[in-house]
Amino acid sequence: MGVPEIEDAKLLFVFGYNGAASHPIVARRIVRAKEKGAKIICVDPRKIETARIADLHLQLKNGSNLALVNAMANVIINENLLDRDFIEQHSNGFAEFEPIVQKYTPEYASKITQVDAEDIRTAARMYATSGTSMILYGMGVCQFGQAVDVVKGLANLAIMTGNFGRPSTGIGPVRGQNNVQGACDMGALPNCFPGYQAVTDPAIREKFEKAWGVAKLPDQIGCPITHVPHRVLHEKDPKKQIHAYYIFGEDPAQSDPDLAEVREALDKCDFVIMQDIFMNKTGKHADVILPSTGWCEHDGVYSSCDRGFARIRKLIEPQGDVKTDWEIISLISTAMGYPMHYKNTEEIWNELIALCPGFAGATYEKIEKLGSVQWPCRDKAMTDTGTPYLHKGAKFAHPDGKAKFYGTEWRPPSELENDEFPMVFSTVREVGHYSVRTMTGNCRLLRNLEDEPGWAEMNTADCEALNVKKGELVKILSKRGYCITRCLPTERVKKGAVYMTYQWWIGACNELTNAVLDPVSNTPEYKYAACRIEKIADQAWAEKHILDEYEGIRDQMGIKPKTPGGAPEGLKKPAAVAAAVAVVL
Ligand SMILES: Nc1nc2c(c(=O)[nH]1)N[C@H]1C(S)=C(S)[C@@H](COP(=O)(O)OP(=O)(O)OC[C@H]3O[C@@H](n4cnc5c(=O)[nH]c(N)nc54)[C@H](O)[C@@H]3O)O[C@H]1N2
Ligand SMILES: Nc1nc2c(c(=O)[nH]1)N[C@H]1C(S)=C(S)[C@@H](COP(=O)(O)OP(=O)(O)OC[C@H]3O[C@@H](n4cnc5c(=O)[nH]c(N)nc54)[C@H](O)[C@@H]3O)O[C@H]1N2
Ligand SMILES: [Mo]
Repeated sequence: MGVPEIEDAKLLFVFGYNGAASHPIVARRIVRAKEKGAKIICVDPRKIETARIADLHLQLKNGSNLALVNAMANVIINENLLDRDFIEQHSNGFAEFEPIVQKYTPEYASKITQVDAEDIRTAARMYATSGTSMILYGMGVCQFGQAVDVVKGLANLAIMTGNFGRPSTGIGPVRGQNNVQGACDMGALPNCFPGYQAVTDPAIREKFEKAWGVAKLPDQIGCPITHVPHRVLHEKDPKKQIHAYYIFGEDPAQSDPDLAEVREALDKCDFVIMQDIFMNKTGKHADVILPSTGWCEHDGVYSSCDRGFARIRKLIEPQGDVKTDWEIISLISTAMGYPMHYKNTEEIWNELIALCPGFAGATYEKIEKLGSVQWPCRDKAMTDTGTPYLHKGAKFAHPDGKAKFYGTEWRPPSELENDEFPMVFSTVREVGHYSVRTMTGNCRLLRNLEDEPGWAEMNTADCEALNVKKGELVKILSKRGYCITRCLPTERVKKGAVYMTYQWWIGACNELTNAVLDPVSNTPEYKYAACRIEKIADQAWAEKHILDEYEGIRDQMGIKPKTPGGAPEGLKKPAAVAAAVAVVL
């Protein structure tokens, strides 16, 4: 699918995706679809903005996704809302899939999901009968130990109702960052070269060996980022141990789960390189820091979440001792004995498209002319303008051209609420700040909008039971660590769950998160751990403590100017708290 197609769906099934905070431009398309008459179903444990405009909000219990998805399949089968022709002509595996979901009656799933059985039936009917239903999913699906199974479960719904291979249908992973799709397209994955060409395929290796003039490229799959701490700290096999870590455009000391373990691993590494446009938390553990240019200081190509290649251009001259990322890589490579002498990004791009059949037609010239070219684009001729949506005419990627049903049982998350840690801890995003906050934390305007130590969203009843009020600093703990943040009572979240955003340096929620991974994607279970909230009796001490911490971190991050004699702007809120701080100081 392409992002613009969202507007023309008759039904949007928005699953674990909070566009209004995460991708406001995509969210506009959702609003426009609504204006054009689309029905909207929102599946989220919180009352997010999409829920407010939705025709149906399934406010499920955290971690129960697959039970809900299987129950929808169950209804579609038992109420005969299937597209039998599509199933017969374009898919395999329905006979094996059907018995697995028979157990997931709406009543059975209702106990797991806390969603009314009748609402599950309504959602299934709406999805199956609109004629043009599109699924949008986000991190509410991916950041679980059982994530890929849920994506496959959503695909089952699309296949069984024939919602594939036409505009405004299918399942859309509304991918996170502006260029996360691009990083994967370029081969920043452990198992493939650029263009999703497997490192384990001898013919593919030979092609790259020839092109790059090397005798032998490794045939082993590399290490996913989330396996690094284990391979540094606990790996016995010397061949698999990691001793050096080159970190580039990533801040694992802020964004990876279980930060205490990440820090231990970074410190145990013999050699850590950090290449970034700002100082970040990982930089504190680095032996070498390589400063690079930011997005408006260099040329390049981004891939958007809909596989669209778009060009970016240098707008301003970089200042100071910096180089572009590609120049740094070329220099290191040359110094290590493999000379790289690219003149510009177009030369690199041309090498890439020559080696990747799916990208072969996406020349700079064509991208320039069309604005965006969605791969696959195989032919350089201007008539090949790329592929707006995949599986046209219901042709799928399996060798026989058919889609495949995958039935799986729901599994609960790995760390459940217990006596010591009675609440669910889930981590999300907010609109004003970005990921590890190097970029937005260095922007005064955005700091004025929201600043350290962030907020913990909790149900008003839970706050009352704990006797904590809006703005009060609280300690929030899991088995692995704790952080201090402010309490934000709200009716938007259900009782028993706590939500934090993950960008705060002091309110660093990844001190608490659980490093358990989905076995296929290796994505951590950021959306489910067990936690406890503790009231802090001495608020004045706590306010002073976070101020001191913040000054220290800002020093380390090189954020200037230091605020002379007082709280950084954001910390001055709320007024009552500021008054308390003034007394202490
Ligand atoms: N302002 C801002 N924008 C960003 C980012 C940022 O940091 N700041 N980060 C970017 C990145 S890297 C990404 S990946 C995207 C991510 O964007 P989204 O996919 O929107 O990610 P989240 O907000 O983490 O999670 C989405 C929703 O999942 C819900 N959720 C939690 N648990 C469950 C569950 O068990 N089931 C279901 N169905 N839902 C659940 C949460 O309540 C939340 O509303 O945003 C990008 N955009
Ligand atoms: N608890 C919790 N943790 C999470 C998540 C969550 O939902 N909850 N979400 C996860 C997700 S989906 C993601 S994608 C990650 C994101 O986490 P990260 O990838 O670690 O965070 P970013 O802020 O995207 O950027 C990382 C670094 O790239 C630098 N950078 C920006 N532009 C450039 C450039 O052009 N060149 C170089 N060399 N560096 C640059 C930034 O300054 C920053 O230090 O966080 C993950 N962590
Ligand atoms: Mo992401």
